[in-house]
This record gives sequence, structure tokens and C-alpha cells, in this order.
Amino acid sequence: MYHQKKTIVNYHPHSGWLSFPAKREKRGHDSASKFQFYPGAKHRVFFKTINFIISVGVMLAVLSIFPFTAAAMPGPYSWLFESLKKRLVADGFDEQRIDQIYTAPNIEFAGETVSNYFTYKEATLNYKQFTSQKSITNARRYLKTYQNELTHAENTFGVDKTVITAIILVETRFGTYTGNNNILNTLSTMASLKNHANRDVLWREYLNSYKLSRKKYDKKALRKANWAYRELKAFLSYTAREDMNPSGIYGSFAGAMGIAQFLPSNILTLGKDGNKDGTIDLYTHADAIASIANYLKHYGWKPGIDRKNAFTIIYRYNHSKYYVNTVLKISDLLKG
Ligand SMILES: [Ca+2]
Repeated sequence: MYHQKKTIVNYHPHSGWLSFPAKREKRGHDSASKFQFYPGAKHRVFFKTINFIISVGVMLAVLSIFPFTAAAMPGPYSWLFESLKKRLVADGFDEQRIDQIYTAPNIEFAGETVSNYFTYKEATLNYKQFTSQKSITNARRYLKTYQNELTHAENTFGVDKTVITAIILVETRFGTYTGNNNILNTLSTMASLKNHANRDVLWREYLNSYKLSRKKYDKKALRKANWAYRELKAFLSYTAREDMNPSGIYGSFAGAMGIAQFLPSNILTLGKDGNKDGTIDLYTHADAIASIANYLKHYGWKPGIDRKNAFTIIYRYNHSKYYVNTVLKISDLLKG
């Protein structure tokens, strides 16, 4: 989405490496952070109440039994997710799980992240960096390091390993920039903009210094809210299926995840378990490689594909002709 000049960031979910530099690698697959540490909302209200009405001694006793209670307060504006939670439950998600998820300590209305959708204009992207000698040397090293995974994917899905490598280079620089935005907060915030009150908060608190038309903002927010709600549902289904903690997964500000920068809806349907460990985790190279190959095959990639068809299929991955030409050029250089 960043790849077309003067386009507001909107259409393409990838490019976590461009959105914000990754400060740290975060992983969503942390079995130690499942939900047993996060008491439900009712418990928190209960403990808050006794803080005021009973003696300090009793309070300390309670806290010694539930030491994480005090730390489990969701972040600013997280109450704005109440109607979103109800909607998810009405759409079939387990109420208890939803309550647990939305009381995680790092849950917050991601106003700053989501405001990017409404204010950001793309700067010209320097695609040349990806075809520099240094980048190609790194790509050759990647081909060698993940030779087994890439060859397996090429044999299984019929997609050139040089193309897979090129996509991983441009999307996340071989997995080094996967984005540091909390996916759950980002998608939840965007989906919650269906509510007028939530749109007001974003408008008032985060967009007041920008010259936007309120009418255009509302129209765009509603469109993005519908899109984000579909992605949020896919994200919650995916994390449930893979037994991951949804509040611990980080990616691009558009909700794209992992080394391959897949949207949740794509992970759910086209993700592949490349290393056969029983989990589809796109923060592992083997799974990312297999998933990219499967994605391209799904959209029609065949061994010996001609340039025109290759272009069309890679364009599906990222709607930018600059992006596609760069990927194809990297692939050519790696073959040469
Ligand atoms: Ca796996």
C-alpha cells in the first residue's frame, strides 16, 4: 500500500518494515502467557470495591492470593471495545474467551496507530535498495540458509524459490522488520470505529490537528471498520486454532503478520505448516516460506510461468507495480 505515490495507506496490508522500525522481536506463540493470569472483569470490579471498604490487612491477603490482579488493568479507552465484544459474541465467539482476551493488561484503543490510516501519505519508496549488491548478497545467503525449506516449497507448490526469497526480502528484510504494532489492538480499534462514539474519540483525540473533512473521515472509517472486523474475526479464529495468545502478536499497522506479512484472513485459509510442527506460525521461516508458495500457487502460479502471469499473481500479494517489478528483478538477479 505504500508503494503507489500519493496514495493514502489503505489498500495494502504488507510492509511492516516501512510502517515503524521494529524495536524488538515479539512473538505471539507464548504458551506461558495464556489466560490464566488475567482474571475477568467481574473479578476486577470486585477487588476494586473491597479496596475501598475493607481493611488493608484483608486486602493484602487477597492480593497475595491473586498477585496479578492489580497489573491486569486494560489500557486507556479499552472500554470503547465493549460493543465490539458484544458483537463478536453475537457472531459466535465464546463469551468467556472474549472477556479474557479483552482484559489483558496491554489492551488499549490504538488511536495513534489507526490515525495513520487517515493522515499518512506515501512517500516515494526507494525500491532500489532491494536490488543493491548488498541486498542480493543477503538474499543469496538466505537462499543458502533456508535451502531445504525453499527447495521443499518449490517442489511442493511449484513456485520459484528466488521469487519466495525476493518477497521475504522486500516485505520484511528476511524477517527482521515484521512490525511492532499490537495486531489485536489495531484491528479492534479499527473495527470499533463502526460506533459513532468511537469515531468521535479518534477524531477528537488523535486527528484534531489534521485538516480532514469529517464527512470523508466517517465514510472511510466505516469502510475500514467493516474490513477490520472481518480481519479481526479471522485473527481470533486463527489464534484460537493455533492456541496462541492474541494480545501478544505484533505486526504492521495494517494488521499484517510475520515474515510473510499475511493478513489474518490469508493466514487462516492459505497459511501452511512448513516445518510440520503442528502449528502455522508465520514468524518462523519454514512456515512463512511454505505459506508464500501456497499463496502464489493458489492464485495461479505454475512452474515455468510467463512474465505477464507472474506479474499478475505477485500483484495480488501487493498492489504495486513497483513492488512486483522489484520482486521479479531480485528473482532474475538471484537466478543470474
Ligand atoms: Ca509450523
